Amino acid sequence: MAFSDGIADFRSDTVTRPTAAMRKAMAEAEVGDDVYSDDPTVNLLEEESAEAVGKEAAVFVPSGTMGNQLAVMTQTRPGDEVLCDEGAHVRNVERGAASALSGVAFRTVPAEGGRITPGDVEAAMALAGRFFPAIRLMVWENSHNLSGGRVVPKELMEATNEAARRHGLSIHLDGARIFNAALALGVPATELAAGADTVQFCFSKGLGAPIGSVLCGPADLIAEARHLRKRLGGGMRQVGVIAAPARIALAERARLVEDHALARSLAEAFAARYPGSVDLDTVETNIVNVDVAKLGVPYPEIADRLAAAGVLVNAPFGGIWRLVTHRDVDQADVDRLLAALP
Ligand code: TLP
Repeated sequence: MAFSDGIADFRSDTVTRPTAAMRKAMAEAEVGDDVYSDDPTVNLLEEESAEAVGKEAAVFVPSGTMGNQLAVMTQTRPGDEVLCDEGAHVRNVERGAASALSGVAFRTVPAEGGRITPGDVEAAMALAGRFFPAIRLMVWENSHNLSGGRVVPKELMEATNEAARRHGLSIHLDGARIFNAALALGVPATELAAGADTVQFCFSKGLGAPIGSVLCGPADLIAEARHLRKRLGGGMRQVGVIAAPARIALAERARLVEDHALARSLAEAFAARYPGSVDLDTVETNIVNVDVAKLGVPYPEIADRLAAAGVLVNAPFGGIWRLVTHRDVDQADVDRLLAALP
């Protein structure tokens, strides 16, 4: 359902607002100073998070960006390269953090939908060495944001991980939306994360918590990440007040199925009304990429119509208009969005 102010917001699944149960848990959370590891609510959240993705330990961080960047910092050295797909969030949408903070560059492969193949790894590693920089880390993103929430099948991840391991690479999974991917693929998140050293996931996306992400991995690496988190100014104090809603979000993750169903309904409506605007085969999770040129109306007019109807969307990027479903929109909001279009 739209927010209480009547706005239906399809910009991202980051826009959800805490539920009544989350606000109550925030008010009642047991807290302590988390820099001393004294916050019982954070400690529980870290244990539950590590378990959810099958890793030994976890560190709570303010954002997915910090989780990804700690993964890069702990698994590279300045001058190294990180192998990822061209559209990866870690490379494109983190404000150049990896080069600024870790001194690394990216070796990218086209890999539509984030589907890096063993051949991509072999080709990249054939260059790395005497003259080219060393490639030290490979990063997956599953589900894959910029391609419209597409998922990378587990079998492909396994085959590519094997190639990466043969070349001695560490592996990080940007699982900002790993539970969406797991749901769409019908496999446990633990299996998607199994081949990676580290995995980052977000409580503040489809899971619906107001703040926070977590980096999970082996205990020694997470201890190092905790140390670096403090260096970055991410050592937080009585942060049980935000870990409490994150615990609820994690426990309620089965509800993501509703967001996927709503995205499909939205996608089908666009495909029927504006042929060619949405490729239904690529709608796998809670994101729908619309080819705005196929709507037959200039985007500024669309934006005006939606604004008048109380519907919030992001402007298209490279001709692609991303619409995202989440806990705070429903079928009535999708109907309102469609009714506002010409
Ligand atoms: N994604 C945001 C924007 O930055 C684009 C969104 O609205 O989808 N990895 C992936 C795959 C992400 O989609 C995001 C955020 C992050 C990392 C970073 O998380 P935050 O925003 O918490 O730093």
